[in-house]
Amino acid sequence: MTLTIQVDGMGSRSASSPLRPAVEPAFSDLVVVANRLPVKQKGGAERPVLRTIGWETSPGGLVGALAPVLSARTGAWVGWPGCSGPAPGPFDHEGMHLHPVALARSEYEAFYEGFSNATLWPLYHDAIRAPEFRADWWDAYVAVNSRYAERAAAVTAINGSVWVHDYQLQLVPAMLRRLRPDLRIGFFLHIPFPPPELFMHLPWRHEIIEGLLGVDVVGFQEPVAAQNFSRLARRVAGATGAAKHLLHGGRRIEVGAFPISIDVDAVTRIAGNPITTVRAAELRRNLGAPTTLLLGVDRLDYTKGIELRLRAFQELLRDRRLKPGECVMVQIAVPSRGEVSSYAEERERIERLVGEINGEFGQMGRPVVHYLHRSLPFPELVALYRAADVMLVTPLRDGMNLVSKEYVAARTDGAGVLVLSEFAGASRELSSALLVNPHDHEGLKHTIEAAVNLDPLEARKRMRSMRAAVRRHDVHAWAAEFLGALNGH
Ligand code: ADQ
Repeated sequence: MTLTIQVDGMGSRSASSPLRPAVEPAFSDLVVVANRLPVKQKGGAERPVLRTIGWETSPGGLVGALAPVLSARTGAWVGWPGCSGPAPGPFDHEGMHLHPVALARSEYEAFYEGFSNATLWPLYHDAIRAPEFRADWWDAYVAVNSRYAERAAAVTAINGSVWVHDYQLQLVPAMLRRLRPDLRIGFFLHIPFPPPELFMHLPWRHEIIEGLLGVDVVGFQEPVAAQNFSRLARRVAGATGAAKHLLHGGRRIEVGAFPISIDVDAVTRIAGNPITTVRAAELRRNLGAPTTLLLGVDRLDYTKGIELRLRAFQELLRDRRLKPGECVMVQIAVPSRGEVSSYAEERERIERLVGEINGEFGQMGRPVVHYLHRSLPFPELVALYRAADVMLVTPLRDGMNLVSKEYVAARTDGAGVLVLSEFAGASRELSSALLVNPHDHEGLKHTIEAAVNLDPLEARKRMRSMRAAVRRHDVHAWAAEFLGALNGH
């Protein structure tokens, strides 16, 4: 078989390269395609990407789970290197072939900030903010998706497998199938997939569904998301067959739930390190040795419910149901998508509220809410998990939420109370958490208060059951299940 494909850089670099049937060393039999490469530049993101002094592996469970699988199989990863402008050529990193995709600044704005994060993100999260529909953003989404598809087509071995990730790349499966009908193609969506009533608002609903139907296997975080997709595939694209085995274009498409998880062993190791115990005790002292330490850790995103959580804490202090000084809250907000206006507004609202609460209830040198707008090294995060009596995970909508699972995995001491939103995918597995509807303001206040006062024996019982759930199914099991489904297709 001889295939001719276009390898397209940023529009300016365009070349035609014939794919030969023989598997060349540069061809990989398993290729991951994701918005970002699994590495970041050493020495700060501001450096122009071509002058980087080196790359380091990005933190996170996804990379941790996929890197060993890829390096065992001469695997490759196609993604954006994290800096707009020309991209470096392919390079190897920790046993993986990395293939950078270049994005011009204007493409980054229209494809990433625009269509991905101001259209799809809010639409897929229950339209908590109004999605913006703009044809120029859509055009950029199509152009960038086709660049990722072309790159994947160029580097995958004959009959190889490609695993595409997330909402930024939903057109890649069908584009890739057109270029390389010999491949097995899987897609996993990390965020929720909306009910048809909402999805139907999208002017490009047909194209997105057809894009996803290019797969052999499509995976979602929750069964309800898989059902939403199957219903839409029938309605929008005329797919037939069973919900879990759709038929479309003469092919069978497997649709399923593959809930993602964390690297439990890695978290357990850090949590069990005596340095972590010492640091956790030090953190509590530095925070004024409160009776109860409440913690929130989120990307600064309006879906995470940070404002409602702070508001509930404020009112509990006002109602004297919690005592300032006895109860102290730490909120870590990781900087995220600051160029998108709804994110900048969310940040302003949160920071104003933190100021308001401390103005009302803080003492000199003793705030009641400690707020950090930055990323922390993972061991420091684990020390905070160990220091916190009550973990508040209250998103309005979340595909899974890994913070809740990390908190549970970190509590090797069996203590700690998790307050968890019913609208986080994690609530299915962590059903022994104190579950809450964050839209129900009084209910949220009541649940936070109940968490602070929970009987320690009851708390331990709940934590034991949640720890068993997290241990049963870690990120390695998740990757193995998805790839098993793809290989078995
Ligand atoms: P996110 O929305 O980013 O992920 P989440 O699942 O909670 O949300 O993952 C955040 C990750 O960032 C966690 O692993 C956490 O340790 C890390 N992190 C958080 N705060 C940090 C800090 N201050 N410093 C350093 N690291 C920090 C999307 C979806 C989720 C889905 C994941 C994975 O929105 O629903 O669970 O993908 O599929």
